Amino acid sequence: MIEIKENALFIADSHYPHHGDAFLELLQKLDSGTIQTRQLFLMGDNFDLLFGYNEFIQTFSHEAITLIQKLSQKIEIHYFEGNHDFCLEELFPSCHVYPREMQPVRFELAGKKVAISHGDKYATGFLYTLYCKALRNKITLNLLKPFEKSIITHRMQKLSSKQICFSFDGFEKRVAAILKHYTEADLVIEGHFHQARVVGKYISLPSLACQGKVGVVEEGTLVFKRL
Ligand SMILES: [Mn+2]
Repeated sequence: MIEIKENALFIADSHYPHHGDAFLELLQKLDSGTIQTRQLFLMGDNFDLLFGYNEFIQTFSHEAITLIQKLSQKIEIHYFEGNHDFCLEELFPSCHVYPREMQPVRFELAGKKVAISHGDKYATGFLYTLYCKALRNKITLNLLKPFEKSIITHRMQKLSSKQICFSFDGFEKRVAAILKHYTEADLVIEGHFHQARVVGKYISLPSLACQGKVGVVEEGTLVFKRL
């Protein structure tokens, strides 16, 4: 099992490039050494829309993609694919890339068993799972190729005006449903919900786009911080 290191950084739900430049700026600071870490967790949906087998979609986030590729040569990067960014294994060959079906992934933090995933795995429903499978399929993505520019342009326009920050009514209930799948874990760390809340052993990471914060491991504990 991989140990979560002191000073590890968790960046979730930046929804770049539509919801601010915070993600790109953070990557630049990591590259220049202004911010330092040995271990980076990219928790999914840091890109508002990015998937593999597609050149056109990469043009929207070229600089950030290049920086992640460069950083992954120097530091350990764990990339949890989200519902907005997936099929990324070939794009980020030096990152540990975890597709949805591989999540949650077990880690260890100060002797605790930690389960990490983007956060859209459980308590979502059958149709969502089916949709995710189809959309993450190399064949589907290739079939859509002739229409890709118009589909992607349209999708990007829609996403750029989408409201993504909100407080989740009855979040505790959703957390309870998710935690049924985690009887063995001491700690569950997820993004996806943009809540920046801790509910029992469940940590809902801040969204970099909404709260402007990331998770940092300090003295064996995950804290939310503005960097
Ligand atoms: Mn998500």
